[in-house]
Amino acid sequence: MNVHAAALAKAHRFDDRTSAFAHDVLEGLSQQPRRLSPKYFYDVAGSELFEQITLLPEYYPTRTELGILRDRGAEIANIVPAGAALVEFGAGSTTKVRLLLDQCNFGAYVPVDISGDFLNAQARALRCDFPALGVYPVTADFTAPFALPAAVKAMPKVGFFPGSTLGNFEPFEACGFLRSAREILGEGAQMIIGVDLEKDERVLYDAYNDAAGVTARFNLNVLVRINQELGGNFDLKAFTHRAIYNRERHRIEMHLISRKAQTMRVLGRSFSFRAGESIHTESSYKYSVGRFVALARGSGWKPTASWTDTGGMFSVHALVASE
Ligand code: AVJ
Repeated sequence: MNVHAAALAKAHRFDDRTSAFAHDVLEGLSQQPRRLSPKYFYDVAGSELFEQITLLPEYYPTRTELGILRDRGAEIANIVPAGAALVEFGAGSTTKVRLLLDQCNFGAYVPVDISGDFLNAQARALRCDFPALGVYPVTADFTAPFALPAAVKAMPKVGFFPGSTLGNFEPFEACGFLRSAREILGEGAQMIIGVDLEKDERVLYDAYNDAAGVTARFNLNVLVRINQELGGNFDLKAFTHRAIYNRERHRIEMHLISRKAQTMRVLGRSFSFRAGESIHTESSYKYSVGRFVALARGSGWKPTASWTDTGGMFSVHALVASE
C-alpha cells in the first residue's frame, strides 16, 4: 500500500479488506489504461447481480456447465477415488457442487473462499442435505497458498474450479494458479475444471451485452462500491458499460466508458477522464480444448478427460497431477 492510501485507511479506520480495496482502486485508476480488478464486483449486491446474469437467456455458460456436470456425473464418479476430499476454489452458489456430491462418493467437502460469512452459510446448508459428508470451510484467498484442514490430509484430493473463473486470469496467472493448486492438493491429486470455449463472436458479444441490462448494472456496481465504501463521487449516469470480444487475445473485455470529460474524487485524490476514456474492469479469456489442454500440461497437470456440450459452447476437464 502506498503511504497516501495507508494514511487514509488509518484515518478512516478501515478494516484490512477495505484498505486492500482502497489501495487497488487508487493504483488501478492511476494506471494507463485505467483498470479495476473483477474480484471487486462481488459484494452482496454484485453477487446477486451475478446470480441474475446466470439466469439470462444470453448467458449460456452456467446452464451449459450444469448440463455437462449432470450428464457426465457418472463418468466423473468413475474417475475420482471413493472417499476423496473435494476442494472447491471459490465458493459461489452450491448448485454445481451438489451435482457432484449427488453423483460421486466424496468423503469430505472443503470450500475455500475469501468471504467467511458466505462460506459458513453455504456449509450449514450442505451439512443439512449431506449429513454423512464432512464439510470443512477454509477462509482464504485461493490464489495464494493455504493449508488444507487436518481432517482431510489423509484423503485423496480432488480440486473443483467451475464457472470458467480461470478465464478471469491472464494466461500467465492461469498457469500460476494451476501450479499453486497442484502444490496445495499434493501428489496424486485430481482436478475438475470448467472452461468457457471460443465460439461465434455474436454469441459471446450477446452473453456480455444482455438485452435486460443486468451485465451493465453488474459492471457499474464496482463504481457503486467505490462510492459507498471509499467515499467516491462517481456519477453512475456518466459512465456506460461496454463489452467487446478481443479476437487476437481470445478474451471478452468489459469496460466502463466515461460519457464526457469529467473529474471525480476518491480518498482525497482526483482522477480526470477524457470523453470516451475507459476503465478496464474484466477480462474473460476463452479457450479451445487444445489450448486449455496445452496450458494444463505446462502447469503441472495431465488432462485425462475433456467433455463439452453438443453445441461446443463450454468444456469441463479432468486433470491428474503429473509426477
Ligand atoms: C464468473 C468470471 C466466469 O467471465 O463470464 C459474467 C463473470 N462477467 N458476466 C464471466 C461475468 C460478466 C464470469 N465469470
